[in-house]
Amino acid sequence: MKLYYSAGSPYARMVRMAMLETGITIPLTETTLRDPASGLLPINPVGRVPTLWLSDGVALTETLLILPFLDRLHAGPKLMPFEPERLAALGRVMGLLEGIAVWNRELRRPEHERSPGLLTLEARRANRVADALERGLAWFDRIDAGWLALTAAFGYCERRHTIWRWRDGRPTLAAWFDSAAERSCFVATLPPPSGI
Ligand SMILES: N[C@@H](CCC(=O)N[C@@H](CS)C(=O)NCC(=O)O)C(=O)O
Repeated sequence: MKLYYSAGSPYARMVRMAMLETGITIPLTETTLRDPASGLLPINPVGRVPTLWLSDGVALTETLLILPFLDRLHAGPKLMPFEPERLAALGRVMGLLEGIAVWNRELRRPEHERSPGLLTLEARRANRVADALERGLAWFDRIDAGWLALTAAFGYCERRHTIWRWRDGRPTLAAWFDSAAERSCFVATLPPPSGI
């Protein structure tokens, strides 16, 4: 087994934090992305991280497929929730993360190629979800997929998407994040700053 990851990826970070929390050890392989020469492409044509290589011909892609697979490998509390409210909370944060990734990708384009409409759409989406989180963090009270998604999403914003002032007007969310950020799995997986 092997986990392909990139240091800046919040999705791969969710899996890396999950491994640290559950005590599962899987060798890590750092890979390049959006690169025709990437060592990931021969095993996963999607070319995204995280990718969990299980054996020749079996490479799991998509974070929310890898986490339940990890749950088969440890005896502790499950990472994937089953209660509808927790699943809904997880889904909102995955939607937030996806929106931030689209917003961030747009900002990596030359300024004259950026779509103002798309930037506005994604900023509004992110603010809506963050406002909902400010009003209710009850479903993020234990280390599960929701917790991993929430810490990875705002951990990304802290270092790789600082253009979004997500803390402004959201003291409850900011305090929750600052406390979660002290956890050792979070500290051990900090992404490099990107300058955005
Ligand atoms: N839906 C996927 C998203 C994974 C994803 O977008 N990963 C990014 C890094 S954060 C990636 O590998 N990008 C490379 C590309 O888009 O080609 C998941 O949940 O795992």
